[in-house]
Amino acid sequence: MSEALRQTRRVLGADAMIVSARNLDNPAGIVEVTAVGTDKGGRMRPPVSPGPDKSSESHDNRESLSVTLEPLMEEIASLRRMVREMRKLTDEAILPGFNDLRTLIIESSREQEAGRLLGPLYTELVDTGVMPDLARDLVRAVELELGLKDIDRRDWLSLARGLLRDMLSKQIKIAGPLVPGGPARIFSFVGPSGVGKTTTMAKLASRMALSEGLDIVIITTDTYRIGSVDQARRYSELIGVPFVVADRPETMAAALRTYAHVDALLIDTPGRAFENEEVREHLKELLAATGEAVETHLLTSATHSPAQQAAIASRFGVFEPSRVIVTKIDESMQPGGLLNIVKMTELPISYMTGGQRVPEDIEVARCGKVVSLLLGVEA
Ligand SMILES: Nc1nc2c(ncn2[C@@H]2O[C@H](COP(=O)(O)OP(=O)(O)OP(=O)(O)O)[C@@H](O)[C@H]2O)c(=O)[nH]1
Ligand SMILES: [Mg+2]
Repeated sequence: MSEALRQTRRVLGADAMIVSARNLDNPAGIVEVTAVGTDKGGRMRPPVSPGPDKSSESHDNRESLSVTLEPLMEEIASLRRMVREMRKLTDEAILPGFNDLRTLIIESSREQEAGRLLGPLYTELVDTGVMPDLARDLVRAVELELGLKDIDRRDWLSLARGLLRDMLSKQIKIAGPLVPGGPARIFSFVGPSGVGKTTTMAKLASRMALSEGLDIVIITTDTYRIGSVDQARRYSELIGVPFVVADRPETMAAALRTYAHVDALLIDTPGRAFENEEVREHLKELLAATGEAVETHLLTSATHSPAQQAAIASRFGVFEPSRVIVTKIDESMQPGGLLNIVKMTELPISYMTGGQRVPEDIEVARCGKVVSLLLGVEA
């Protein structure tokens, strides 16, 4: 048999297999084998008998084996077709989906990485008093601007800080100082109790009258809080300018007639207007009684929480303020909070106050100063 197998492989190749053998019962020990092999392309070759016997019996065997193998070969061919089709399906349908998923995973891990890198920036903003939502928006904007491609850069955080500084410098609007003789010569100061309306008005009145030599009048509409009228009167006496209490539309209109010639009229208002709608309505009537354009400055303290600032922006919206004055910068542990009111109202900042001294503790808002309060670096 080993000789038969050797001969078979010589004829049919190394892969040949003997599928049947018959002892021919002769003294020379010759056997008849039937074998299958593969051709060069790996296809099965029909079974052949390598031996010398070409009898009709062996021919019949070969024929019958060929008939037996035919379905098998067809099966193999159909399996091949199936594999080809499956591969096509994988290439056309599954692979693109898989690639999308892969991209998604890579992108989200990059975003997480970006979040990890920019986390300190977000924390810095929140620590300085910026509302979490606003801080998140700012950090996201920086992230977009930077582009995830730069994620590996070591100086990413300082790049991000620089970008944030630039972004804030563009976004924060600055109004500039009060300019009597501009579109308005009447300036009113509204805001909640104790925010610094009377003090800020006195600081400005003092600068206008004493430093700039302008002809001004102080008017108070706050007859609600005890001592309020006296406080405003005292300031006007110290500065040396006329003082009027206008608690009715008629007295306001009369004051305007009396002081028709002055450069500027500064109007103090009651803090009570924050919580009391009637007081707000009354104040509206008084301001309307001036018969002139009134430039209203909304005062908010840097010590106010975002929730307080939101309430202030909403309740004083009826006066249509066109400027924001941020007070008590000196007292605030979180001066970055001023960004909240600026964002909530979308109004430009006119002044910032940083102490109780009249008139020293006030300055015209500058973008660099505001940004430095937020980020701790002068822009
Ligand atoms: N630390 C600090 N204190 C300030 C500042 N501005 C005002 N104040 C003080 O805050 C207190 C209240 O100031 P007012 O000017 O009376 O506040 P107001 O808004 O007129 O208050 P009402 O009339 O009650 O509504 C006073 O003690 C002021 O000296 C500031 O920028 N920093
Ligand atoms: Mg006051």
